[in-house]
Amino acid sequence: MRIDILTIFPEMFDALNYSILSRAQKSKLLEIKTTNIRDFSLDNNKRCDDYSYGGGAGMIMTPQPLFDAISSVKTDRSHIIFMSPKGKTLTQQRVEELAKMDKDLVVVCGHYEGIDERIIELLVDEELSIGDYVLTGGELPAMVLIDAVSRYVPGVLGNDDTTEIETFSNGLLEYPQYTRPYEFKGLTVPDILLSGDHKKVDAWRLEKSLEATKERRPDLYEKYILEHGNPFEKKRKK
Ligand code: 4FV
Repeated sequence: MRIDILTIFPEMFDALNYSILSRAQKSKLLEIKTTNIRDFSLDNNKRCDDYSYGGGAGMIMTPQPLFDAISSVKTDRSHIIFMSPKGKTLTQQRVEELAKMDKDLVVVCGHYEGIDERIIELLVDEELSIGDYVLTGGELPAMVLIDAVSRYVPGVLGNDDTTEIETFSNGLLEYPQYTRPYEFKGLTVPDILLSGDHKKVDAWRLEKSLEATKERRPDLYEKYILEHGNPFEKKRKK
């Protein structure tokens, strides 16, 4: 998968050159390229921001550098995403859809108070938010998006199964996980996990996922119960 990132801070994306994403890029499963919006500014001082029409605090990213920078990477295969608090909140479902799209992603990172609306009208296909809080720039949201989507590019994780049993993949929060040693600070691993009985282990894991989801995310729990029921809870008396 090809991912182009439009930003005025390309060096921030060195963070993607570690671990799984680094290996994926080296093995050409992922091609991630940053483009510095500032390089496209026709302003004498390479400015990319200006005051907001109508007044108000903060600066707005000007349309010319953004338009030319995005146009320099845009192809007929591009799906152009702008990271913004005004966007639809990113979900695991949307992450998987984006990973499966036969498109190249172009991720636009705003800065200052935001970008000129005409760029959204002219070029942006989708606005996405990573949550209801305001950050100083779109770079960290872009990294979150790229990290989450990259995990679903075939071969990137190396063991595709690991995307099957994880939080949100079955609509529930993940069960508790343990590794060696058996005892740590006086706490031991639940013996069911050492039983070798895969059916019992799977049942224990589902029960723990349901417990955690019911307690922490009743919204997800109700949705799951509607579709699957809860085999560990006695049928509610009518
Ligand atoms: C954001 C979010 C976010 C708003 C102004 C960048 C900042 C600044 N992006 N999810 N939450 N963006 O706060 O995606 O330009």
